Amino acid sequence: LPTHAFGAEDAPGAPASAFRDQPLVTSIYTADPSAHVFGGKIYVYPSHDIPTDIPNDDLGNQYAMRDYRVLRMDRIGGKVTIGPVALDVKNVPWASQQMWAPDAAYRNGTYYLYFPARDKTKDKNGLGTFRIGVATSKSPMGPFKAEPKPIAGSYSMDPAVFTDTDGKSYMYFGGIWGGQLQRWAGGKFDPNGSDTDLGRNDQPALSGKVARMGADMKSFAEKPRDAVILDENGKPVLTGDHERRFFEASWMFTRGGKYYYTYSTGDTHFLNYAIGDNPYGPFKYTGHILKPVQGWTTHHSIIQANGKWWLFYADTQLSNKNHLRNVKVTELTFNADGTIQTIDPLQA
Ligand code: FUB
Repeated sequence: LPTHAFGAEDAPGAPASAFRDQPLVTSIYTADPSAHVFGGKIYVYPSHDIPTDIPNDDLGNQYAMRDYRVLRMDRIGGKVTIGPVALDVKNVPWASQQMWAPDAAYRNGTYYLYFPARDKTKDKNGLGTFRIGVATSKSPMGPFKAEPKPIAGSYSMDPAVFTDTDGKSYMYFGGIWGGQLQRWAGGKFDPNGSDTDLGRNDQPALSGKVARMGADMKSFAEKPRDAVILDENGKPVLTGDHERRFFEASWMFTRGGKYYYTYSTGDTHFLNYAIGDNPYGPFKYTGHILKPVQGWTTHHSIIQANGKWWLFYADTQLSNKNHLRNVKVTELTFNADGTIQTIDPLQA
């Protein structure tokens, strides 16, 4: 399989012994892992990070990814196979750049790859608007063929598709700052809007979005709704509450009849969870899943496999550069009351 070697510009990170877990693959850079069990095997749909000279900024321009590669393993801890290019931005008619965090789903013999990318419009920064696309394949490894247009009514980024026990599927999505969610606060896209948040610290935070998918898995069956996170008093978490408010990286799973809405807090670098009674929420903030990793971003997925629960996440161990990340996996432990034991990724 084609791979690319690490460039000479990549500085070494901390020693491997400093980390709780080790990278799943080392011949390519990967991040934002969305893991699924399809046909008894474990597939991971990550972002495929690439070297660039673009400096770090709040818009995430340094995350200049152009394609996707799928990882496959028979079991956690087993050999990891890196698939060939599953989808390239050059084959997505509406997209211009930044193939960010993807997810995948399966229905009726077809695999669906969901991905965000900037379209070909230009905002005040000369950059496109993030939309969410879908591509299909008969194989979980791809190659995937993109639909000619993004999903109607989609915007922002970080799609995560969850299928409930009744067969209904929902897409959770959105992200502030470079993910542009704040630019949609007025109901339509503001090309001149804020590059970070709305700056209203004492007001309810912007929420991630959730929409039920159409039966074709390529459309929304409804207008996206807010996935609201409530505090201990039943009030929405506020914009200024940076350790609890939603930033990006939605992921939903169910356990014991409860809906666990999980997400990243971005600039405070936590993975958090909030629990609800249904796929739409509201969700009550419950705690941290993962303390900050090495690197700026933190983005994950949670699945059950081989009879255990697993957290897939990423850090920058291999490169010590924010935009060159590596995917890892670690076991997740639940307490008897359904709460999650917080993981410290730097505690070996
Ligand atoms: O990988 C690019 C972006 O960084 C993702 O879409 C975010 O979740 C963050 O990990």
